[in-house]
Amino acid sequence: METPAKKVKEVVQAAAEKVADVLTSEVPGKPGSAPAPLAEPTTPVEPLPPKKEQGTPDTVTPTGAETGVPAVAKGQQGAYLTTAQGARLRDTDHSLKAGPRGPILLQDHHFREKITHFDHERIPERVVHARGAGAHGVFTASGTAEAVTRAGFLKKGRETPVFVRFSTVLGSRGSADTVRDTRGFATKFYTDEGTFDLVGNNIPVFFIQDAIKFPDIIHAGKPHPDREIPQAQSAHDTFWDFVSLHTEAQHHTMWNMSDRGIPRSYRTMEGFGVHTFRLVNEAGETALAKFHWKPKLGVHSLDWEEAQLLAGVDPDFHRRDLYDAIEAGAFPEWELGLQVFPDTREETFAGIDLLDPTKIVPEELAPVQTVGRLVLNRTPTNFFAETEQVAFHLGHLPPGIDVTNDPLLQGRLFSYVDTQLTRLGGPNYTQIPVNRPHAPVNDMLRDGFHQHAVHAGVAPYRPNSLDGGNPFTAGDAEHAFADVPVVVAEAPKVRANPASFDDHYSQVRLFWLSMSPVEQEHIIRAYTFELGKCYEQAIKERQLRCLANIDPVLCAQVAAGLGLPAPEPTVPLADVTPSPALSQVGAQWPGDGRIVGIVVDPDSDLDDVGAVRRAVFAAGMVPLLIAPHGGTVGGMPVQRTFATARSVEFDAVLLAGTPAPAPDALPARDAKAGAAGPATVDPRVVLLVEEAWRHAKAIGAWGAGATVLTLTGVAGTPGVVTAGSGDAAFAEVQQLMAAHRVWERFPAAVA
Ligand code: HDE
Repeated sequence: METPAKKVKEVVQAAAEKVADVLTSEVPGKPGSAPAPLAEPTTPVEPLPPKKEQGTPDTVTPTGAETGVPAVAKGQQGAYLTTAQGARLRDTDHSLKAGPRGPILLQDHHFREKITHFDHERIPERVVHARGAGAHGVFTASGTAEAVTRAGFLKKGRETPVFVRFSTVLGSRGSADTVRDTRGFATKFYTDEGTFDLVGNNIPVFFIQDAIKFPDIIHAGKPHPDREIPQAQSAHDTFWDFVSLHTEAQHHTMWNMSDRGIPRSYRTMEGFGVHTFRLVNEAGETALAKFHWKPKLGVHSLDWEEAQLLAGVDPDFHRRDLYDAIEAGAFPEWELGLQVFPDTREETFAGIDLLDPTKIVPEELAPVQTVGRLVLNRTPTNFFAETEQVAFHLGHLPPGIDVTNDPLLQGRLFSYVDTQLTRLGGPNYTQIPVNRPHAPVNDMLRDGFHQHAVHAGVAPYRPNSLDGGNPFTAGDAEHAFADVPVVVAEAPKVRANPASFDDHYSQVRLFWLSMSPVEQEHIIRAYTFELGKCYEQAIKERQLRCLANIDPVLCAQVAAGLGLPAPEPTVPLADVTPSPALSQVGAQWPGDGRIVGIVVDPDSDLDDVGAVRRAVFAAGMVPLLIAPHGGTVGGMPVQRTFATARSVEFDAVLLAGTPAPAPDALPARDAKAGAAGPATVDPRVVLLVEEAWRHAKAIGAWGAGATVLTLTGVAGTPGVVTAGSGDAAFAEVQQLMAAHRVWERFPAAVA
């Protein structure tokens, strides 16, 4: 029998074979699976297949049995439009009226079906993490976790299908991707011992230590309830009011103010399970552990100005990046890692309370050990069916992984099922295709709204004799889930935290001191910006008091920006050892799926441009040609014109010419054409180069392109190269891109 994992493997192999093809020929982003003809098609055809990079949830029944139906979307069948009941229709453009000018007749069942369904197309968005993007993939275990957990999907070589949903936290479904915020990183492993959901974030700590505070932090971060502004951001009074009073939030807040708050891509984010989990191995021995996702491409962020521009130029930047990368064959990849700690009665490690979700364990103290690899290789076929309806829950645990008493985790165990009842309209959301387990399901849950399973038998209760006693409970031999019989200390029933939860500053200082000078500059800039957007001076002053307890330099710099005095610390500054693993700067990474803009003009050597384009594809990146007008140049498609291009879409810019102002270089036609610069160069190209330079991106030129560099004054500065040919220029630029940005361009005042 073909197992789901085998199917996934086949998809991966087939996709891998196509990669070479795709990379040399196509720029990702085409909307349909076939090109659109100019004339409206009139010959009936069957529904077109999904695009080649698209996948669907595996075709299993509501109880997890394989159906054998091909894994392509079968949402529609046949060439003809039908009602929801399958009756073919003659007309869907006119309602049934009493004469051409008459009122609509109540008997128009097609009109009513169409409009009624439309009226109910929306479901409530998630109260948090409303905006997200998902992808299918496969997880392959390396076997290194076998010593600590008996979870079958972590056994050597085991392949498990997964669905991952990335998200922002604060914004509504239609908000911009690039806002400063925490990102969700939720993974559904369809294991054959039951589904495992690892519902994590890209930040390893959380704002609060107890789940009962979740409504408070979210109400504070969401738009103000009276005016419903600002959307999807923390730069406002209610957020800073709360975090400056509720100081356990300071650690998470610092991460948000760092570059981690504005990721370059979902593909360049780390992921963290945040809480400590309890693992159980075959021998019944337990260990405590934290989950980490490590991206193959490294951890990279946007520049703040870039993030802001992108929110307008391409609010879908992160989702587009995810889908385009998969379409181009640059499959996003992460290693799953574990930090493992002895399961002691104190539940601490190196003096750090493992139940406190505002604390990390630095990797230098407990290395992250790789236990498997995640590859995302298929985009969803339908956003609503898959990404919107996917329902994660921390209680979806396979045998071998159990929870701890982290009070945040405990509260989440309640919340995730509860929230789906409203969002997905009832208790049977686990039967929606993307939520269906791949393990056989034999529960005694029955009936309810949207029941898709046709349960047989008469005895959904235990014990029974009428259904032969089925279902039976399982033991160790049958790999039953076992709750670890942890001893609960004898203690009074209280609403209180352990005293170890009271340290709110030492790890914030540790994070700050672990940053490189350029990263510290960004943090200062972020705090200054966010507090600068607050209205109330008292809130700014109160947050400055918190910063004083973290670091005097940070506090003084932000205070100066706000025009306020820097207060003295109220607690002794912690003596901490920095953790270099927290910094994002200083290594070299692969450039899969990154975007290279190539500026051409009518005089460019198009053979050379063609060669560069091929070299960019061959490097696993995506070349976009930027020309004075749309259409083609030298037979190559133009993806951006000077009017539609903006620097923030590109990771690097190559110049194959010095274009004179195009006919539409008029501020009245294109606001960007108002950019100041030499009169001989199209002002949009000047702006492109200036912005790319300001955002520390590599810039390369050859031939006449070098003139732009001189005229814009960037020639000879770090990360700006000129070469004799396009290939040579790209080779240098590619090397620069490996460091992510040309960091030397950012002057660091606090160094
Ligand atoms: Fe969530 N969280 N959360 N959260 N969370 C939800 O569940 C909640 C927390 C996270 O892509 C909701 O299905 C409480 C930490 C992600 O569908 C809701 C608390 C972490 C996602 C909920 C937390 C997360 C959610 C909203 C405090 C990182 C998106 C919709 C104890 C480890 C999942 C839903 C997706 C979503 C509750 C804190 C991650 C309301 C009560 C800590 C990635 O149930």
